Amino acid sequence: MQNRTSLPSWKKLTSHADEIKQQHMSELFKQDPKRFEKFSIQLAPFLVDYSKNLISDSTMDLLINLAIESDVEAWREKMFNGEKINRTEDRAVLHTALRNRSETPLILEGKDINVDVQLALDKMKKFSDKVRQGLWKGYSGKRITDVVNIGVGGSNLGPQMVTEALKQYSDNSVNVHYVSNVDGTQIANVLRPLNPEKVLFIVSSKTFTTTETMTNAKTAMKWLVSSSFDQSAIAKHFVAVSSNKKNATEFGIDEENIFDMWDWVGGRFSLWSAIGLPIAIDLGFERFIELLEGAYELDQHFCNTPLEENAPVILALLSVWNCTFLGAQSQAILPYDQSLHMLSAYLQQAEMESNGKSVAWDGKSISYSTVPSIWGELGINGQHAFYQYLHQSNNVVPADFIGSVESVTPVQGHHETLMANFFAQTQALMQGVDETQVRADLKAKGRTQDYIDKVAPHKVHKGNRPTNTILMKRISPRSLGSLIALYEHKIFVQGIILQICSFDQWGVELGKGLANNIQEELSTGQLSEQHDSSTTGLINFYQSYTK
Ligand code: G6Q
Repeated sequence: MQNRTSLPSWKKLTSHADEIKQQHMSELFKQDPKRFEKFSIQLAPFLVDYSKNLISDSTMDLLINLAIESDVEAWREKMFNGEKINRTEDRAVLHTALRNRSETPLILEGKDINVDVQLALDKMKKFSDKVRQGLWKGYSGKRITDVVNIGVGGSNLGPQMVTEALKQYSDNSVNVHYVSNVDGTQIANVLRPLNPEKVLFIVSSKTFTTTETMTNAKTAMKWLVSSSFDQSAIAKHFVAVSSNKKNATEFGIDEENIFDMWDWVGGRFSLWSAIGLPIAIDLGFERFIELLEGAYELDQHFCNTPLEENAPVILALLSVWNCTFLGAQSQAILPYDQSLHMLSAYLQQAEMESNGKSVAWDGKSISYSTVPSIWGELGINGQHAFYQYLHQSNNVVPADFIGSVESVTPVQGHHETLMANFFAQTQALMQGVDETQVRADLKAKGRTQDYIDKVAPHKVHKGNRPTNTILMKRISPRSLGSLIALYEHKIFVQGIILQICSFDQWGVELGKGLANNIQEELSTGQLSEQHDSSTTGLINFYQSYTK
C-alpha cells in the first residue's frame, strides 16, 4: 500500500503549506475580487462558502490532485456498490442504500437489498401511522401519548438531533423523549410525569447487548409491569430496533414488534434506518421520507459532481489541509440556528468515532496528524463564552458556521440580530485587526497615549482564522437530510485521504470490557488484583461509602 505521504501532491502540499502560512487571507481577498465566487458552491438547500480558508488557486489544485491520487472516486463507487470497505469488520457500508430513491437494484450477497429496505420502510410507515392516529393502544385500551426511545451513541444521537432540529414540523400528536444515559437520573426524570398506560418504549440497539441500553430497558419494563400487573402488557408497550432478533425476543419483545437493522449500517450512520422510528412517529412518515430524499439529493451531488465542485469532497480536503498540513488540532461546529443545537454533539461522534484513529489501512502507525477534535455550541451562546479563544488564542481553530436565511420560528427583530452576528464573526476571524488600526481607533476615541500603549497589544486580533460558512435556505426535513449527508460524505472522503478505517470503532471497546469486569467486582465486593493503585484506590473509596 502506497503511503499517502509519498504521493506527489502530498509532498507539494507540505512545502506549499510553509509558503502560504506567510500570507494573510485579507490580502488574498484584496488580490482576487472573484474569491467568493471561485471558492463557494451553491446547492439547492444551501450555499457552502469556503473562501475564508487559507487557500489559493494552487492550494485547491494540489488538494484536488490529492483526492485524485487517493482514488477518492473509485472508493466512492466501492462504497455505493456495497463492497466491503469496512475492512476490519468485513462489512459493506451502505447507509446510502437506506435513502436510495432510485429503482436500480443493489445486489448484496445475491440479494437486492432495496427490497429489504422497502419492506422495512413499509413496516415503519404502518407502525408510525398507527401510533400517530391513536390506533395503537396500551394495555388499558388508551392511546399512546408518549414515546420513549431507549438507545445510546448511534442509536440515540442521530434521531434525537433530528427530532430537536425539526420540532417546528411536529404536529405533537405524540410526545417523543430520549433516554440514553445509564445514570438513573435521566430515565427517572423522563418517566416521572408519564402515565404507563399511554407510553410506548422503543429499545434501539443494533447489537442488543449494550449494557446501558439494556439496563434502561429493564427499568422501563419494571416500571410498566408494576403499573399494569401483567407481563402481557409488554407486547403493547415495547418495540425494538435491532439486528439481533434473538436477544430482543429473549428480552421479552414480540418478534413482530422488532424492526430490522443490518450489518451494513453503522450505528452512527443509522438514523435513516428504523433507528429513525421516533422521527417518523414525531413528524409523520411523509416527513421522514423527505429527510431521506434530502440525503439522497446530496448523495447524487456527491456521486455525480466533479471533485472541484463537490461540496463534501471540498470540505474533507479543507479539513485535511487545516489539520494535517497547517496543524490545527480541533474544529468548532457553530450553528446559528436554535434547531441545530445538537448538531455539534452529533458531528462529534460522526467524525471523531469514524476518523479519530492513528493506524492506517495496512495496520501501520500513521505519522501525520489525522482529524481534529470536534466541539461546538450554538453560535450566539458561544460568542458570549469561548469565542475569545477563537479570536485571540495562540491555537487556530477552524470553524464551520451554519445558519439559515429564514427562521423556522420568525419572531420580529430576532433573526436579523442573529444573522448580523453570524456574518460579522467569520469576517472578524478572517480579517482580524492589526495594532496600527487598534491604535488609530483608540486615538479617534480620544484615549490618552498611556492608555493606548497599555491596551493596544491586547486588542490586536491576528485574524487569518479559517472558517466555512454553510448558509441554509431554511431548516426542513429535506435540507436537514442534505446537511447530514454532506457531513457523512465529508467524513468518508477524509478517511480515504488519510487512509483510516472510518467504519469501525475499536477504541470504544477497551473501556467497555473493563467496565464489565469492574461492575462484577462492585456487585460481588471482590476486587481483582489486576488494577493499578489509582483504580484500586478509587474503587475502595467508593465501596467504603456504599457498603
Ligand atoms: C456507532 C457506534 C456506537 C453504537 C452504540 C450503541 O457507530 O457503534 O455509538 O451506536 O454503542 O450500540 P447499539 O446500537 O448496539 O446498542
